[in-house]
Amino acid sequence: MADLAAVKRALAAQRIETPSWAFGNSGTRFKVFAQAGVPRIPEEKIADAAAVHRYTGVAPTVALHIPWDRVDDYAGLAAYAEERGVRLGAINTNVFQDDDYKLGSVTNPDPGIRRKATDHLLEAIDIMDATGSRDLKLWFADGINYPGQDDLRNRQDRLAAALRETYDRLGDDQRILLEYKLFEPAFYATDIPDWGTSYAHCVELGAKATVCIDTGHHAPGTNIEFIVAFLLRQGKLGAFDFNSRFYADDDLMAGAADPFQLFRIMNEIVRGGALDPAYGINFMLDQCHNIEAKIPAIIRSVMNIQEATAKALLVDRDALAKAQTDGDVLEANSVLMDAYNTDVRPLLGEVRADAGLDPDPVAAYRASGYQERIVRERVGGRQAGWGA
Ligand code: RM4
Ligand code: MN
Repeated sequence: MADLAAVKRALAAQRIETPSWAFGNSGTRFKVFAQAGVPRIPEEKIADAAAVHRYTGVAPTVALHIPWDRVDDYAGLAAYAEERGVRLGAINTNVFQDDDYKLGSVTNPDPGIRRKATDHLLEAIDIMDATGSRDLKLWFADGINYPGQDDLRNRQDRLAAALRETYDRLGDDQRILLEYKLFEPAFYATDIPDWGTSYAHCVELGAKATVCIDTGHHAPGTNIEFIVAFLLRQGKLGAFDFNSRFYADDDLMAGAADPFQLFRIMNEIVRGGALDPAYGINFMLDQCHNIEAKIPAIIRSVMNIQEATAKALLVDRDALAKAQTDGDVLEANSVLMDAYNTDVRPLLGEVRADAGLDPDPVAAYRASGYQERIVRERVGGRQAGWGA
């Protein structure tokens, strides 16, 4: 039996980072449905992230995306966040929304464009110095559409050179989180398509480079928990971008499409002793809320991760190890499923009550009047959105 007091302590200590861009407007390439009250400036995104933290108690950091969250005074922005009760988290770079990047950013055949892209990555580290952020999260849209369009190996060399220059600029306590994505926006070959490519570059770079797993970036049917187990074993798992996908990079609420997959991932995290914030994994959300209200959707996503984590913590590890050693396939599977099938909502309600929070964060948010207030107050100005 899992020790309930220890389970509660682990749940209270869990940390999940929210993404600034999830608070802004987003949509598909067909239509962005604007929502009332959506932030117009980075400060308003941070205020919304602080609201998520107020009702969940486990989301004290918010990731920024540059240039979407560009400000003149990053130290001032960090101070603003602290006043609201949150801190600035990972800095995300953007080398995919400039005409120059049509043929790639750090892998572009043009050295001038590679310089421009690498300079943006270096600028992000300057921003981290000002915000006190530990993590530089890199995702590249680089790839090619047609066989023969560019040399696959040369592109890897260019990527490695840009990563090396960026890595060498990191401070002692700063890290690179290198993301991968199988598909999109390139149609034929992506320059970092999978965890193996990211892992190999991270190994080459050194101890301060680790892999970021975005749960939406795999082929259908990929066993993500295997990747988690493998990278943990190698000491190379640095972060998650949690979201749900039904068929592509949907960026839907974490735990919405496949809560069992989320449980299996968190089970490997618990098994690997990697849940404790001291281990250093940044558990982030990377989502878009196109048709649902954004703040409660992010609260719900945080709660979904908490529920998967609680179930993972409830796995009877001794019983599981015995069944596995005995070769008792049915028993081993049923030990795992017993934990998964436990209704952990009352337990999480207790954890929240112990922390002085409402056991139902979505209801508490809805009753708070915050949504009505931002709808009233955020009029005029340009709404921030994905890509804005
Ligand atoms: C990318 C990738 C990155 C995120 C951007 C907004 O697809 O997942 O993590 O920063 O989207
Ligand atoms: Mn991502």
